[in-house]
Amino acid sequence: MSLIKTVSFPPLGDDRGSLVALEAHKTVPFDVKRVYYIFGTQSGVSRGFHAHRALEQVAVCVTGKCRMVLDDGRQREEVWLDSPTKGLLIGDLVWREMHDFSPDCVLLVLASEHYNEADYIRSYDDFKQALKS
Ligand code: T46
Repeated sequence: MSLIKTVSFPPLGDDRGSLVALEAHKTVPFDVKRVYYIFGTQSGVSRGFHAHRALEQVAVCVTGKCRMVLDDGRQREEVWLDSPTKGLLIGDLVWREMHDFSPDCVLLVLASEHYNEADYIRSYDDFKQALKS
């Protein structure tokens, strides 16, 4: 089974342009407690390199693109987030890395929990250990 679970957000467009609505339990399969966005990532810089113990997220590049790598300890897969209508579902205990940000990239993330540094697993060895327990 693929680690990459994308969701298509229907564009609500008219002759003025496009609009995407993200709604909890409709386009986003959880209660959204937090929204953050990453922008201005410097050329050649990668981010992420961690997993979460208990966090669901949906990530979408509302402008620009980046390459998202997911790893569940058994397989490693990647996907380009390159459309404001293409979201990526990221569950818990999945290692994630973000690479190759375009200069205009704005990566918007909706999260099921408030920010909690204790939920992060920032070492790959600890991640492998957490998968065993
Ligand atoms: C994830 C990927 C996709 C906060 O104070 N509140 C927040 O809600 C977040 C997300 C971060 N921070 C602080 C923690 C760090 O001092 O902002 C700083 C940068 O966070 P971090 O290094 O974790 O950023 P990324 O880009 O490596 O990872 C982020 C999310 O943290 C993470 O949950 O899944 O984006």
